[in-house]
Amino acid sequence: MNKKLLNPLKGALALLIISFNLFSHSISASDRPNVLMISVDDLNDWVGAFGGNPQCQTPHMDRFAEKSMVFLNTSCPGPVCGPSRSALLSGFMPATTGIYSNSNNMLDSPLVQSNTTLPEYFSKQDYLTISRGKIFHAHGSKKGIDIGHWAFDIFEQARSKIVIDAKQLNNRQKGIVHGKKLENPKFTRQGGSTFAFGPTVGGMDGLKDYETAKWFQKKLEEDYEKPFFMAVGISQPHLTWHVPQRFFDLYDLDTVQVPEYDLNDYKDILNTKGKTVDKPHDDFLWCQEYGLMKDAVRAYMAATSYADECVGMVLDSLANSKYADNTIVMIFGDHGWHLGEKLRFRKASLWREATQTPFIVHIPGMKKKQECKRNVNLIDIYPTLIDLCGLPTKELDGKSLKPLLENCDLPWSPTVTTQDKGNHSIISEKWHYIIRKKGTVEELYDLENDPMEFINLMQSNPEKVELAMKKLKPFLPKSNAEMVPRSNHDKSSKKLDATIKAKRDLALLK
Ligand SMILES: [Ca+2]
Repeated sequence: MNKKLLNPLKGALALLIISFNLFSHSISASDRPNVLMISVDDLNDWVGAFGGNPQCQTPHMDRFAEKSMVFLNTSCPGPVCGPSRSALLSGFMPATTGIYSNSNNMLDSPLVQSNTTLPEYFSKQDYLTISRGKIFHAHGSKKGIDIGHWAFDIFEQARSKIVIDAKQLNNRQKGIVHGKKLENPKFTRQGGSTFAFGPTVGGMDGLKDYETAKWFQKKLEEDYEKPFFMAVGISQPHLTWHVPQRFFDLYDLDTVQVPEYDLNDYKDILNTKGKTVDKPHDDFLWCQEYGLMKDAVRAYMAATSYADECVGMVLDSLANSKYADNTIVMIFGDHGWHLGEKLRFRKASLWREATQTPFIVHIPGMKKKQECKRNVNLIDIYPTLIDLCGLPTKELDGKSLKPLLENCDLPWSPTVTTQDKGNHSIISEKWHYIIRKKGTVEELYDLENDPMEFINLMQSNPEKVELAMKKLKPFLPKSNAEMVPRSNHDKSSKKLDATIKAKRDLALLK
């Protein structure tokens, strides 16, 4: 995490304010702007505009940022795909719904059952909603899979056909390093998605995100009788990182820099009995054992550059379409990603690397880049889009970011990320407080002086703790919903569950 680029951009631009005023009164149905939201799975702050890794190349998103507001401090509602996306799309936080885990289907929450999700709301407000790729988190059932297909007027399932270059494959669970199956491999235990990476054979044809980008290129050439709400789901850089060789070739392995980590990082993260509670992650230990840290970092950057190119295809198509000047665009990750920081890979932590994610917003009329340092949250997307499109307000957990889009220096509150019941991160521009393990572990980091979160102040600096907690504690969730029952997580079925849509329509009519 490079903090050098996080300097405030002072002053709001008068021209922009004039153009925003277009949206400050109620908007007649025929003038409503289109919406294009692009979700990029497991994207961390290595996107150029966020400065997390100066080596990572994302020219398309960076170019887009030049005429957008870049939210430098955006938290996810939950630090894994399912809870984060469920919150963003339902408008309710994990602590409100009890959707804490990837095996919780949001449709099992009574609150979600009786409220429209973001795309359903836009559909009811006479938008044409169109989607392909991963927007909702997938869940399996006997009737087929639920991938949120029921939430859109037009939906196409995205599938992938890839051929992996076996000679260059690395796969922890299978014990394969540089294409060779090891005799007594270490760290082959399962644990989340397969930790594997290496180039594919061939070009872009058949790759999921590339095909999704091409699909949206065609959709942006079509004529529509009403405004559209398009949701583009890009699946990289989610594991596994298999993208064409040319994206790996963007990065010279010898000069790849690995993020800073401290092998004693956990020594000051103790529970109430004074014991260490964290262990280095298997992926991290495997990379250390076989000298693969640089390879893994390069693979994540390759996958990110590939995702960026696919995002760029959609953005270029929009720019060349008749919708260019009347479309709100939002690009966001669903949570962050560790690559060695705090001795781990992946998401699923409450540390900053996992809770913070890129978020870029373009409103028609924006011509220059603005950087907003306020602590916003993906939960704010739903109310913000309602506000910007002039639609009837709805009671939701987030708050509209329209005031910040008009003046990025406005005072704003800290925000929350929740991982499992009762475990929270509360972050301000200065402080980061974490409470987990039934309240037995607390951490406080001074982000201004310690952005990598090496020094837990909780035991060592009572003065700073008192100061920070006065500001942060009021934002702890007031109630912590019980987790909804776990659903079938088997996503092997290719068939979509056709019964959900009818059930959903019925429930929402009530
Ligand atoms: Ca994700």
